[in-house]
Amino acid sequence: MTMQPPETRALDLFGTERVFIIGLGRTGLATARALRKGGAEVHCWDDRDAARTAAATEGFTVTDPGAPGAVDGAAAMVMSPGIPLTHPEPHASVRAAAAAGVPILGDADLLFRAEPRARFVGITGTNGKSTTTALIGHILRRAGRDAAIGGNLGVAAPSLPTAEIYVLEMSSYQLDLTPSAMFDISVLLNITPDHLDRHGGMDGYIAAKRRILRPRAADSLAVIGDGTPESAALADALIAEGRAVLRIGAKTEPTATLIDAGRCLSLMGDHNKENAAAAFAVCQALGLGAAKILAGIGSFPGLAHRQERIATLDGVTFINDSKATNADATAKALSAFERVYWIAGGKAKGGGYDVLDDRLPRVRHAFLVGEAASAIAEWIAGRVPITLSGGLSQAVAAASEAARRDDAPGPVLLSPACASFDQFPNFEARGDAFRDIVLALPATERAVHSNREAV
Ligand code: UMA
Repeated sequence: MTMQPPETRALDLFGTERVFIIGLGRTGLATARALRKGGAEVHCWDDRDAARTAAATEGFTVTDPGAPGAVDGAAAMVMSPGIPLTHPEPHASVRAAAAAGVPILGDADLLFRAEPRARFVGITGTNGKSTTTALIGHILRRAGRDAAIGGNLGVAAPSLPTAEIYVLEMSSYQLDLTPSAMFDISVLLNITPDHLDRHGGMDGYIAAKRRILRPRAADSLAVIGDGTPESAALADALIAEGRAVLRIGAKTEPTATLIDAGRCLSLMGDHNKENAAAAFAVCQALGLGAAKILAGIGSFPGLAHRQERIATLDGVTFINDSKATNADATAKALSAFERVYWIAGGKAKGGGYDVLDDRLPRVRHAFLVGEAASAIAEWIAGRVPITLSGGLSQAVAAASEAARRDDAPGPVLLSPACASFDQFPNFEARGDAFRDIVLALPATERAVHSNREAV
């Protein structure tokens, strides 16, 4: 996935007043640059020395918000999503802002204020939100609509250009930082436990997710997935309030039938049908006809590292699902195939693998890598043939050979069910390594699937 932020826009929202930016990663830097260009007096802070030094080198004033009186009278404090707001405990800057009565905002809020005439689509959910966001963006752009796509999937809101429609993936962190209602169309795909430390438990997590459903206007539409009890309950509650709600699910008619018609290799598995159903509903609400939407679904190239089809070599397809860093995500990937040569392992996350039990009959052979290899081997011993491969290169080579010997080969699937940190800096590097190894394999017949959606 290539993510080239366009040249910084100017955000003129605070005149020449003082604004604090906390956290100087992707969000903080984009915000600081845009607000400075808009005329504000920008003060930056990050707990890392290196980040503060880099900001100072760019000419920003670095000010510790915890210093006595530092934030008094500031117009706003823009918080990066990763800064703890309430749990495990509020960041020092949060306490300082609260004590001085300075409003805390997120970067998406700034975009919303800067673009009052644009239409905003917000997508959240524990799983599937990046794919759904990218899919909506793809359908809209393919149909000639002026849509910008960003948010949690990698492009901070202030880095987005002016557009008719903003499609934003919103994490629970970002929703916590969004005090006002933003979305003309909001999508809540599902809710299962995640990020509980940050939200102080499941209730806090649901409350954050729920924020996406606040209507921007009387006719704002909520698209809600029926697949998890927590999201279904929120749909019931909104319907009881008289809100415009569209419930979606992998089996919801008539959408499911239509989605089948727009079948796409990058959207395999029931969970992706639900994502496609959500995208369908959103695009229809934005005025697109069914034919255009289905053409968009059918041509969606998929996102890198999420069931990404890399290549088919001598009849064997290689799939990169490096983003599957937990067993739940791998269960979804395994469900998408009848028989599969499975590469798994890495740094265990501690949640166990029992959720994969039902999927094991689909696995022809497991090739295990990294720190967790022996624990996974112990768990599947006697149920699936195992090779302890050590590293990714050995695993890909062995899986490729085994699959080619099969009369009806299933794909070779990297879906680790583990984090990457034992052998790689992050899941992206692991997926890129897989891709490089696959593309270097010898083959008589090869089809390389160009399959990366740019956002
Ligand atoms: N920092 C501090 N003190 C802290 C915590 C962080 O100073 O207590 C500083 C760090 O030193 C660092 C900066 O804050 O310099 C990082 O800020 P950040 O963690 O908010 O990260 P960004 O680079 O701004 O990226 C954020 C999202 N990151 C998180 O929510 C953790 C990115 O989502 C998102 O793509 C980006 O904004 C653009 O919108 C990533 C993510 O992991 C992919 N999201 C989580 C997820 O999907 O599960 C929610």
